[in-house]
Amino acid sequence: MHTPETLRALVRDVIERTPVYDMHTHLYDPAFGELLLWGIDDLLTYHYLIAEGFRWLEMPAEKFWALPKSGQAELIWNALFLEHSPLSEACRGVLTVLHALEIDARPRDLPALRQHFKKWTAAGFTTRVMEKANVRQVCMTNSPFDATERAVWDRGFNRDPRFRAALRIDPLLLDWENSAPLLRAWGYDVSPELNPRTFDEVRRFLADWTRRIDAQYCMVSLPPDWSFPADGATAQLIEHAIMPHGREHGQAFAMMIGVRRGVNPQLRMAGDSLGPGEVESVERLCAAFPGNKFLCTMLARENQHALCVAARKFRNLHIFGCWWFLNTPSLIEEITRMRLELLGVSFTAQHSDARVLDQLIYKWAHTREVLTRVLVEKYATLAAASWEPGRAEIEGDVHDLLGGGLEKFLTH
Ligand code: FIX
Ligand code: ZN
Repeated sequence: MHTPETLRALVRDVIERTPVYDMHTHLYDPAFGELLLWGIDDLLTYHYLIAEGFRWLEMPAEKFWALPKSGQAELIWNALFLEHSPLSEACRGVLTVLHALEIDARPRDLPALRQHFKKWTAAGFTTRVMEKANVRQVCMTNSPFDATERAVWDRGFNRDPRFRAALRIDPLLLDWENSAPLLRAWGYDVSPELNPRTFDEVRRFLADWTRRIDAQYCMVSLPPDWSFPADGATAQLIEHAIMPHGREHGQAFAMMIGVRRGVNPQLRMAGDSLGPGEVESVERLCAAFPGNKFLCTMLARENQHALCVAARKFRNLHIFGCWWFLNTPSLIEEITRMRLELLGVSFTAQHSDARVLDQLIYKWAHTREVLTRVLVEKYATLAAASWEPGRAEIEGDVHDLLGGGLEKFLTH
């Protein structure tokens, strides 16, 4: 029989020891060189912190952007760590990282922090961070439309098996007008008007990149007003290219819905916002294409309940993560509790969305803390009804919640 203390200790231990498959990040295989961000200056210039820094900075945005990365980092450090307490989730994250790496931040000395990172190489640091974070694999975000990244694929390199790939296609689906000429330049016989020949050639493009990068899924981020079915190019391309491609290659289509890009363009990447999306469109897609698999996360808190209900209705839908503005302890707790109550463990509790390697440490440490709280509470309710969870059962559940369930969903 568990006491509340033994149950808590058991669940915490299992959650800490279970390695994660992080299904969505913006990290890169170290072979991508400069594209893989790490270290204190990259941590401080994370766009979450830039947005928070601008709450205090008085300088014009262009002046900030004209500074070198180290100058930007210093302004953020001063505004968010020295002049005020670093209480926000993104600020706290930097401190969790430093603490886990045994770097003493107490002297509040940025140049000294920089010195600490000098001892690592990208390859050595990757291993150290992944071990500390207990992450077994991460999925990158790989865009054929990104010239720098494309050049690396063109050159070829030895893949690090810890870094999986996802084929990211936002420009294809959201900006057909400008993507069609690019596809033509790359040798695909597409025309601006969407017709059967063009759909076939888009499928050939998707198939080529799927094979080339060994894509786990095809991904897109969508605005709140995305609708399906619809007349525009986005819905047409989904129906006539993405869906048949997904069936042919057994590849899931991952939708991240609810982002409003460039609400404040002066902030560049930090200037995106959110809005509630249409869960009904996700349901219609799942119903119209039962032979396809869908992954979905939504950015607005208001969508979370309906999205859980959608997943109850469609077994070809797997929901994942507490995305971006939802990745805070209080919202992860609310969303994870709701998902467990409606879906059991048939969802993926979190993805890190890390852009800086070091962030794997804090994003997963903070999520593990919340997941422990919620699962202890839930297993205690079972124990109260004389259903005592054993270690192996808890291990199976946590494995599923931390990426293992997604892997089964993708392969079955
Ligand atoms: O579209 C996405 O994949 C988003 O996650 C990013 O664009 C966003 O900037 C981000 O980093 C959120 O965490
Ligand atoms: Zn992302």
